[in-house]
Amino acid sequence: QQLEADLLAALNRNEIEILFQPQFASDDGRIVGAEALARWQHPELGRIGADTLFSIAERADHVGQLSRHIARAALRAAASWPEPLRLSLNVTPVDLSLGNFAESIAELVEQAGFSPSRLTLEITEKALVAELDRSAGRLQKLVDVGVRVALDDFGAGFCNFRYLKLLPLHYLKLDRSMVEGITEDARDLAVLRGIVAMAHALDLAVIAEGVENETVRDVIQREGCDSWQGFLGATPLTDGEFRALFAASG
Ligand code: G
Ligand code: G
Ligand code: MN
Ligand code: NA
Repeated sequence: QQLEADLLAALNRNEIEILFQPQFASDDGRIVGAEALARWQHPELGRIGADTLFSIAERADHVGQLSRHIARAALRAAASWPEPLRLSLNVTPVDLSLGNFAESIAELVEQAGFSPSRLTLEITEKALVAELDRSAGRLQKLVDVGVRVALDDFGAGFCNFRYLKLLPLHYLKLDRSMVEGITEDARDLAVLRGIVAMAHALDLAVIAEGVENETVRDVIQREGCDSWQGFLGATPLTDGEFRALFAASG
């Protein structure tokens, strides 16, 4: 298809736009970092979201190139953010299965002049559970580079808890389907409460995503989630907008 052929040219023409969605600390509401979210601003078709973008890349066998392009651009932006701010990058199963992925991350971080300790890689459970033994080794290599690892979209998939103790993880990122109901359904709240307790007992920090209103944010806070992300705080922003928001938040 034409789109697949267009993709490499799009990388060179800078049509891949990277937005940054802020993440907030639960205790005092300060901005602690941002997740990079990519989209394709196609000259004729307009905005193509990340899911479609990555399926096009997969068909064209260019996932590795696309991911490196996004990582390079996001790290370049984040390298000029104030010190405490962290960057989160999404990682696909294809990225993770590349033999040299950890080395490639180490190299990109070094080239950008960004500290690996300020980088989090978000990996969905789907990418990990298929080959649990291999995944543990692959994640350990990343941890050895100095980055942190988040289990993304937790609650949207299998939710087999055993792998939580088998994998070297730092964060559990709760899918918005686990978050949105907590103010209306006592059973949703019970599930959240149990998962937060389990995560903390395993030394995982909890990030709640999809926080869209203050009532949910208050419950997230009260239940001990460490940080949150969602339209209540900010939509995905350009680098300039993100830095302005951080500066204004004092
Ligand atoms: O922002 P958007 O609605 O397009 O995101 C849709 C999905 O695509 C989300 O699950 C998000 O994690 C994923 N995504 C967004 N940006 C990236 C990226 O740069 N790399 C990868 N691998 N996934 C991304
Ligand atoms: O899978 P991942 O967590 O990376 O997906 C991030 C996606 O979720 C992005 O497309 C982002 O725009 C979207 N998103 C972020 N915050 C909210 C929110 O508060 N509500 C909803 N519905 N979507 C959100
Ligand atoms: Mn994510
Ligand atoms: Na998610």
